[in-house]
Amino acid sequence: MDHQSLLECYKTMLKIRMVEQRIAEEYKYDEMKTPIHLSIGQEAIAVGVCRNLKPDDYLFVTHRSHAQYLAKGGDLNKMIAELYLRKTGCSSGRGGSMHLIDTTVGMMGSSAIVGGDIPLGTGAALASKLKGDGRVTAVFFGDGAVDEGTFHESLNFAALKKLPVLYICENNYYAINSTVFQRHAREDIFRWAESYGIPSFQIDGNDVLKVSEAAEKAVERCRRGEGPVFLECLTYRWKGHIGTVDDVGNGYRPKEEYDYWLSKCPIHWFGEYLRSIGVLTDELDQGIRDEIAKQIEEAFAFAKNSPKPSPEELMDHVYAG
Ligand SMILES: Cc1ncc(C[n+]2csc(CCOP(=O)(O)OP(=O)(O)O)c2C)c(N)n1
Ligand SMILES: [Mg+2]
Repeated sequence: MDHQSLLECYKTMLKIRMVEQRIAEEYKYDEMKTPIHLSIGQEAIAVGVCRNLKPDDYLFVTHRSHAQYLAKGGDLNKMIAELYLRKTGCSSGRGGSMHLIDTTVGMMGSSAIVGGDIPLGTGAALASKLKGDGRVTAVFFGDGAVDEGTFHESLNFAALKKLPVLYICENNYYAINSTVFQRHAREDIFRWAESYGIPSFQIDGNDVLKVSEAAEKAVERCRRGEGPVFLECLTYRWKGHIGTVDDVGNGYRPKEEYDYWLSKCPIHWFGEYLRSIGVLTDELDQGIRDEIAKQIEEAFAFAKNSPKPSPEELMDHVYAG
């Protein structure tokens, strides 16, 4: 990867982190009338995958999808406006955090139904194959989604029809408060996908370069028409499952486990690496942070100053015209 691309990865991960930290700060004022799920700690997966997608490639995501939207080139103003349920939001203020839609960047929608986006993305990939439009579909989901029947039905179908779909399982070890170890008889989720005849890999989801390398090969394979690929990306969420709560050390998550994963911060280590090869300096880092902070300031001002949908518009968009 050239220096410019390395810096782009760093900037995008940092932007996602800083945006979500700001969302967490603002959330307490109760002006964002939407449940939120933060990806702090998991930024490398969205960035490593989405940098290999074209703008018109399709993206299907879950309840935890701010990172993917921004990594796919989504508009920060429109995302924050959506969290404030404003008309200028990417889903016209009708979706909130868990239902981000922006077809201008291939973001076809996020589903709060665990496992719900897997058949939707598989269907989009089938449409691409039938139309021959050359698009690849990326479907993100958590380790909790592999417990759903939709996961198994979709993967079998995609393998059978050789669909151009990349499945990305963000294994953060938890579905709300249950660990994968409490839910699964075996620990290697990628082997489940392999059993359907899909090339499947388990990678360090906190290493943006490893994720990008795996995603690049996977997307190439999809584009060659050779069928789906499955990536299990190991990672960890820093915040509690929902909202801005911390659930560490109160019986839900062990402090030692949390500390271990904090020491594997995907942004810190990537920044250290970039410094060691002379791509990042303290001055450049500060400049990047200042620029992102400015964008965040603008986005929150844009959102808060945007109009809310009026009651008269309630039935708009309910049925196709
Ligand atoms: C079909 C369904 N069952 C249960 C829920 C409640 N629920 C919301 S998120 C979640 C856990 C999801 O865990 P995972 O897929 O690992 O994603 P993560 O939150 O870790 O990113 C559950 C059980 C739901 N939304 N949909
Ligand atoms: Mg999970």
